[in-house]
Amino acid sequence: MQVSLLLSLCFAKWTFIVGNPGPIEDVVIDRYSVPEHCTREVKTGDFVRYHYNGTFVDGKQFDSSHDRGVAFFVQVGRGRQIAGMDKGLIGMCVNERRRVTIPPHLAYGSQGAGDMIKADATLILDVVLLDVWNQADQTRTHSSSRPRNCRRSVQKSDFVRFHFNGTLLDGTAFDSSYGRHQTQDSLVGEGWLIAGLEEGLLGMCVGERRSLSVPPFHAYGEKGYGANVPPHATLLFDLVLEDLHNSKDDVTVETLALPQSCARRSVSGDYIRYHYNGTFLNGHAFDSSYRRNQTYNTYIGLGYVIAGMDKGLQGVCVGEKRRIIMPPHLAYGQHGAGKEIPGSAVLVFDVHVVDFHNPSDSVEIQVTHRLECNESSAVDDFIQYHYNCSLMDGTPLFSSKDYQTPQDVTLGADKVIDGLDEGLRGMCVGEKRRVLVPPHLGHGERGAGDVPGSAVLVFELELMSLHKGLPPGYLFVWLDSGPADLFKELDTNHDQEVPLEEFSDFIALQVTEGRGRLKPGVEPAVVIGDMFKNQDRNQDGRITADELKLKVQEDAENALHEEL
Ligand SMILES: *[C@@H]1O[C@H](CO)[C@@H](O)[C@H](O)[C@H]1NC(C)=O
Ligand SMILES: *[C@@H]1O[C@H](CO)[C@@H](O)[C@H](O)[C@H]1NC(C)=O
Ligand SMILES: *[C@@H]1O[C@H](CO)[C@@H](O)[C@H](O)[C@H]1NC(C)=O
Ligand SMILES: *[C@@H]1O[C@H](CO)[C@@H](O)[C@H](O)[C@H]1NC(C)=O
Ligand SMILES: *[C@@H]1O[C@H](CO)[C@@H](O)[C@H](O)[C@H]1NC(C)=O
Ligand SMILES: *[C@@H]1O[C@H](CO)[C@@H](O)[C@H](O)[C@H]1NC(C)=O
Ligand SMILES: [Ca+2]
Ligand SMILES: [Ca+2]
Repeated sequence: MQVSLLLSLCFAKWTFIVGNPGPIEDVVIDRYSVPEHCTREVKTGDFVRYHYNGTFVDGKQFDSSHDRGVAFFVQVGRGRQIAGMDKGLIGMCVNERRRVTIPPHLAYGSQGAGDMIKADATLILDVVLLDVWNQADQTRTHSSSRPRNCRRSVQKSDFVRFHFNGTLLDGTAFDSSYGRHQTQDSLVGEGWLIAGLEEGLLGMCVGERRSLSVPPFHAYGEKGYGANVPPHATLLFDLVLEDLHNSKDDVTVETLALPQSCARRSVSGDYIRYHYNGTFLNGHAFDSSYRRNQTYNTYIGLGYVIAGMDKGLQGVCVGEKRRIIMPPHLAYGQHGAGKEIPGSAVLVFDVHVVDFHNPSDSVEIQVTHRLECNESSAVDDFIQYHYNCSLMDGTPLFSSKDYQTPQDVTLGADKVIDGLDEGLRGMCVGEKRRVLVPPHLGHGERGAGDVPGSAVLVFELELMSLHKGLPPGYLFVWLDSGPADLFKELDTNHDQEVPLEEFSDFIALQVTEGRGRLKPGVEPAVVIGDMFKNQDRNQDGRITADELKLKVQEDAENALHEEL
């Protein structure tokens, strides 16, 4: 026992309360509390830390390590403490309590020590062992659970994020990452961590749990650390590795599912709509587009998204599922993002590509049932068609089967989305097509109803009937040159007036005899009625020779007026 320690307490006076039990030859050890598990017993040459209360046989205390607030640290068996303690500690376990009774010749003998310890005093030391280690110790590592699939393990210069619980050998907790609600983050092999941790982390997989025992010379040594790690303390760590990357890492792409056919792969400048599940390497989810019922939409290769995504979405097929793993320097960096993404986190995105297109895309037409015909659909034609409309992932949206009859439309009349109008042109009756319509020729960035914004639409089309149309503004055209004197032909009873009946009968006859054609898609009687009203300029129910004028003449006159 060091005299300096003994001197720290000063008793002015003390008296015997109990009689001396008589002289003893050797130390008497009472192991009054031995822990169930004792992994190691003190040997000569070991370093130990212990707390003690020193009393005389009469119960009077002469010293206590507690009063100084620090445990006593000493190497055992080297004469650095009273001989009785060098003997009395042998075979002791951490957390064991023993009472060591030391005869004077193994303590301070006939000389005593200072004022406090008289000559020939028998000392009783009540001891609890806190720590034991040896200079020959190594950092010891035990893996308690290692994931079956370990794609990669920690190497020098990797960056790790781990959780830990740190305790001293006697079980006192000195630190825990859990208390800070964030992982401990560090480079490995660059001296950022105590040597024991550097060593203990090497070879670890994400998800693996390890226990480390780190001797003080691989930890905080003789200085200790802060308020909780005393000098000369052995440290125990329970670790779990949460994340791992290297600053040299690039994006990793794994294909999870490829569609049977892939007509085209994405390139920079494409606009992609995709669903994703975002997780960390440890499997914890941080975000999912599914929760929002909405795809994530972005241009790729133009810097609109984090670099890892910009890269990872290159070369995808519509319908493909891929896993994109990106290191933090290609994701949210050292600072992370919001509450969800901690700094230096590796992100794993499982992505399902719903569709993509390029703003320069036009309508894509695949004829699925081809026919020969002399007359195919064109602008101004009135057509009837069946259709199914869906998204690229197969989600059905609309179908003409929902109605009793096929849909009809006059092509070029701006009645359907531009892409469909275009996709319906050049078709023979009976022909079937699959038509892809990019959003800029469909419902645009905003979508409409059940059509999501920026969605590519798939139409299955079948042309059911075709009525050749008239140019805009025309209600009737002659298929041949037409009569030289129209009024004379119209006025079948030669009374110089043409009422509606005369007019209707004449036009109907021209149509049935194939000399002229009415505007399709509207009841003929309605078209003829409109034609009659146009010609009966004074609205008296009769067309006169003066009133009758062909559209060509009218257009020519109007053009002349505008020129004047
Ligand atoms: C010494 O005394 C203190 C209280 O004074 C007590 O807490 C401690 O358990 C005693 N024994 C040892 C070995 O420290
Ligand atoms: C740390 O301690 C907490 C609480 O006892 C426990 O839930 C957690 O699993 C421990 N962590 C490790 C890495 O052992
Ligand atoms: C997503 O859609 C499901 C089913 O249509 C619905 O129950 C859920 O409330 C929707 N969630 C959001 C965030 O809109
Ligand atoms: C995302 O997770 C959901 C629910 O687990 C799953 O149904 C879906 O297939 C996952 N998506 C991808 C792209 O992996
Ligand atoms: C196209 O017209 C030609 C000549 O008028 C005719 O012989 C042929 O049968 C027509 N073809 C079809 C598919 O209607
Ligand atoms: C629309 O889908 C139905 C059911 O799958 C199918 O019978 C029909 O032929 C499709 N219509 C077109 C125009 O392809
Ligand atoms: Ca007449
Ligand atoms: Ca008239």
